[in-house]
Amino acid sequence: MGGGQSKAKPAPLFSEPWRQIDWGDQRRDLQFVKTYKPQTEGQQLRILLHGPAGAGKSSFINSVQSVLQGRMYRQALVDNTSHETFTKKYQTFKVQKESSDTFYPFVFNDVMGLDPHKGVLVDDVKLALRGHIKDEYRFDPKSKLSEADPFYNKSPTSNDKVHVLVCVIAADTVPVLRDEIVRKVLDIRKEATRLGIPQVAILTKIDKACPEVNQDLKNVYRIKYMKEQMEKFSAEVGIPMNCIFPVMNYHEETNLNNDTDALILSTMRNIIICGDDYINFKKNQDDCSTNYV
Ligand SMILES: Nc1nc2c(ncn2[C@@H]2O[C@H](COP(=O)(O)OP(=O)(O)OP(=O)(O)O)[C@@H](O)[C@H]2O)c(=O)[nH]1
Ligand SMILES: [Mg+2]
Repeated sequence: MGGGQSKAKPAPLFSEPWRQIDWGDQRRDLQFVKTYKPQTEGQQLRILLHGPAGAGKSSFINSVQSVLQGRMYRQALVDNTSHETFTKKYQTFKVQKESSDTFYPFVFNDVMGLDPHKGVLVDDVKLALRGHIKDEYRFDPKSKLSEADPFYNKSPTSNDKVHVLVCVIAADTVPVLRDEIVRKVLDIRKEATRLGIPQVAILTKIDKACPEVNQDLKNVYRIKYMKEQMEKFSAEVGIPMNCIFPVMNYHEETNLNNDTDALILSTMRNIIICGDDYINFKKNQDDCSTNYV
């Protein structure tokens, strides 16, 4: 079974949750995400999701859209076969505001799965980080996007560049994460670090990894096994624990649920804070360098 836990024995619990979530009252996080505005007019916060095929990248985008729109949303196509990566094109997902024709100032991109041989090339993810890939580019697992290609963006603006890199991994695969995937994640992280881009991780499918979470999502920060999986993943790819967020994506439900929303919103709040800090840092850096010429 997922995570190799014994079905018979209940999972050991911490007496108190080790992280606080506003279960049942996520108005604070909802308000934050709904009212977020970058300091500079017209600036977009670009969030790039990467990770193995079937980890739940597209489902996370849909889940965030669902929570913000107050109804189930299925814009990013999701696949149930898990044989090979389903997302093949580079695409920007905007989130429309509920009551108008305007969009939230953050956008998502997800890339083809990271799988060896048939997944996205690390070099292409690096190009995406620097804003060089245009929308609708169809990834080729055999060759990197060339500068001569019409989908190569030669002069990316600040809005085209990525401001937060999110590694998406299914929690039930942490115990069996393949070395090739870990190496790819590390390689992409190295480039993001070189560019100063903040990085977080989302552990999806926590309902599959642990039956106690499936029974009650509020157990997520009380179950020792879940914390161990986060620590294991953190040690493997070097993302600190305070940048790792467990979520359950909407995957079989047809109605929204407060607890599912609470985890998704608190994760989004943290992603936005990381990206916004980076945008402001870059802007200050650019302002300083213009003042000195
Ligand atoms: N139980 C459960 N299933 C999930 C969760 N998130 C996603 N899924 C399911 O996992 C499968 C793959 O999800 P996708 O969102 O297509 O994964 P992806 O990372 O976009 O995959 P590729 O585009 O193929 O790289 C789908 O059947 C989803 O419904 C989750 O949190 N819990
Ligand atoms: Mg996908």
